[in-house]
Amino acid sequence: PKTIYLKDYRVPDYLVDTTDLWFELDPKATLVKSRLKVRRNQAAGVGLPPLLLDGVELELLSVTLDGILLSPAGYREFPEGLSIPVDRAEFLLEIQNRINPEDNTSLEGLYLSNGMYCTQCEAEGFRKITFYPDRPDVMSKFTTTIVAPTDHPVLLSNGNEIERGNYGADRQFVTWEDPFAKPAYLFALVAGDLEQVEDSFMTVSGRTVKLQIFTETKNVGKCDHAMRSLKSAMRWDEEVYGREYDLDIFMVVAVDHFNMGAMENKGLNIFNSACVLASPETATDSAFQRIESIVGHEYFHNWSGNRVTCRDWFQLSLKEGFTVFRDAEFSADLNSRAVKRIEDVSLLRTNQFSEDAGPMAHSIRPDSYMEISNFYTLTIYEKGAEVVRMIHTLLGEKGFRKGSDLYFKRHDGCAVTCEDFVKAMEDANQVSLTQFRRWYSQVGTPVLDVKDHFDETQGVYQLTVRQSCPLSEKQEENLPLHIPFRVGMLDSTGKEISLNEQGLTETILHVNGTEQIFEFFGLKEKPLPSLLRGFSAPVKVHYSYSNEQLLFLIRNDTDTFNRWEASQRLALNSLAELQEAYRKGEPLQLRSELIDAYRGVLKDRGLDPALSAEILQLPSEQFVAEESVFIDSEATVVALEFARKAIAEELADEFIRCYCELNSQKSYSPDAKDIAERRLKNICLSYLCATETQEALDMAQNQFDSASNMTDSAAALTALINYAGDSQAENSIAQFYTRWQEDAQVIELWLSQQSCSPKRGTLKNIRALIEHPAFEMTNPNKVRSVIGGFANRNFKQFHKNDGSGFEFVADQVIALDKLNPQIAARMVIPITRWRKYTGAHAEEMQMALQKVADSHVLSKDLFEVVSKSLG
Ligand code: HT7
Ligand code: ZN
Repeated sequence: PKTIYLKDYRVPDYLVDTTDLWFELDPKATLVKSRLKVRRNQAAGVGLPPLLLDGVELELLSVTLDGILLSPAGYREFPEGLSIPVDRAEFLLEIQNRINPEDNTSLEGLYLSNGMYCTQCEAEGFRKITFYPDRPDVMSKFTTTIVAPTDHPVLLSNGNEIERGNYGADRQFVTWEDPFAKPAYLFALVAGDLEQVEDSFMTVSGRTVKLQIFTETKNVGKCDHAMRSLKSAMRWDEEVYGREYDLDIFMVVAVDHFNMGAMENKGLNIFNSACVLASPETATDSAFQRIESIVGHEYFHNWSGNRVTCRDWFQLSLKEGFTVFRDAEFSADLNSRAVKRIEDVSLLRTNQFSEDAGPMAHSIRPDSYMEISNFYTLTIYEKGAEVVRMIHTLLGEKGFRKGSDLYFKRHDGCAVTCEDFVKAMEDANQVSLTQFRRWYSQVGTPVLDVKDHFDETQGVYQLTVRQSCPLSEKQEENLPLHIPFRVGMLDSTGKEISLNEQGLTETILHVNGTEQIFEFFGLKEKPLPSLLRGFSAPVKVHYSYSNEQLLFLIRNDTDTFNRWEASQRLALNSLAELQEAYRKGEPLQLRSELIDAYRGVLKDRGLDPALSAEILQLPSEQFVAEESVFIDSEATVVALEFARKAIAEELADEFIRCYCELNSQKSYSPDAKDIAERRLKNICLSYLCATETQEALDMAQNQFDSASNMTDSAAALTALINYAGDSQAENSIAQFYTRWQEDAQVIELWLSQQSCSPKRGTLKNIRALIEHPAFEMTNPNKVRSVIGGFANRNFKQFHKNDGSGFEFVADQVIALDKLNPQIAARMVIPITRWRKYTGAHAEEMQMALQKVADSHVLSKDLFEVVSKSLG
């Protein structure tokens, strides 16, 4: 496969003013007719080069230019497109082709999901529908007519419905017109036998927008939360960004087979069912929260992505980083801000940091790719959002809003670049972000080494900050970045120290050199620094806190994020000691500071339960691994299991008390307070079960038998699967399946609970799971539950020393690649990180990867990941 470079970007040779599409739907032979008004792009130069259209897996039927049917000699068809010589600067091009939705298991282009037709065109799926200049800087006004048999009564596309009627005896048609010019990746079509839930929203200027959520009849009762979330998002975007919705209708469709979470097609968002459907009985609190945030995310794309779109796919973070930042703020405003931040930072540090140090490392604006689908990554999304957040920090709330207003005004209706975004922020605030721009092009996670010194006689405290960034193979040099470093300080009584005459207790240090000294005057004693408050930049901070200092920060820091951060650091130190003792064959003993910290949290009734729950969670194996230079998987697992059990035994009384206090029978609500209480309660249950005492397992069994919501039911089941004896666990698994087998989302959860179990999730069980009738290799959610759950979240079983976990994943990836290359390329990632492991373990991972490489002619998606990881 060919590598595509940002430096090779050229404006399109031809533009398409209007696109009229006609679909006659048929599972095996859908007819697609397109009529394009094409015009030479003056900005591209003089002369009339051939018109190049993208097209993949299409059966071409005819090409007509200004009404003249072209003979096959009048154009050239090649494997990925069509080249048409032209002799005029404006013309009408009509193309007919056929496609086969039923055999399309890649879930790109037009495909069938449980008998329902749907599309996924981002990034390059439209070329699987018809021949077209499939690039985001070609924006066109679309009109779409769908003809379908009457057993598919709901026919949807972008924009407004303008006509409908019968088509012959047994078919009907609907025509849609989208008044906004858009790139092909935002095109959508849906056809099926669907039911709808309807509501409306009055915009700030008084327009009424019809809101519709379409789903299979059995799921209509699961749309309320998504509808509520949609209305909250619409209001929030008006209030916080001044953005009003622009069409008279906004539709959402739930689809079972989907490669990602959802898709922001203009006026017709398509959602993975798991990201839209929820009821208290069937969805966990995290599912409720995920739905709110994804509904918000897709809605916010209407401005950050659709009205202002990307010039090319190297600019993907322009829309994704900005929109993730917007959805994170939306969730923070609606729920607990501190918990949202902790969750996002955990994800970033566990998974994005390892991506940034792995074989697929790239900057948030990559400069090359083979397959763009591989670049829908945590770096583009989450690190991209952190970069936008830093701009927000540097400009402040009001300055950022001035910048976003200017960005939307200046570029409305255009396809633009990350540079345009930064420029709008600069121009609106008359500041320079010249050095800051390096965040867009540099790879890797910067490190801040912090040292301090206190001059008692002068009362001067110095912080020396050195920044560095490990070089990736691709990067020749890393220049210093502009890093907003938020800090505060505590005195020995735990009070915040004023950092200036105005009594400010927190400041942002502008770290922009390789080494800088920041001085603070008039201090009476050496302060304890609270560094990188709120995680003000996506960096690693090295400062040697003692365990006593960490305990002090957990108890006294006013920055909630840093209280949690101190607890994580304390736990990591304790785990490192356990690993060391294990390697040396010494007896294991857990640090008393960690137990003291947890005891303090459990006893502090005034503490927000949301924060207590976060602090009480030990770092995951994956995070411990990411923090190590080389990973010793066995020692990691042993240390965590030992620590969990030791904490559970030491604090059993406190956990029981806390559990009983929170185990109320009140009716379910997905509000922040109730979610926090359930989370804390279920963390207590999980610790208690780690002791494997009968009393604890009885508590889990009682909760499992009597739970009235899925959060409690699933938490109890997880505890039983992980800690109960075989027959009790197996009975619960079977009982749960019998009850929920008809509910796809619950079954996805059930599959992942088993594949993630360190105890029962042995390879044998997982092999049985993929033969289970509930599993479907063509359904990405099921694949993510079983194979993804095993490889990403079952550290113990996946990393078994005999290498069987790696080989199993390799075999599944080989099978998947023939069905769905995008998903295959994602599932292989856990075995690509072999360079971080040592000895035989690394060799086994590498061998599994080589097995994939040697198995068949890999798809472009999988080839890129595998070859970069082996190379
Ligand atoms: N913008 C959407 C991206 C997306 C996607 C990309 C590749 C393959 C399938 C996909 N489905 C959706 C989702 C989003 O970020 O909002
Ligand atoms: Zn997005």
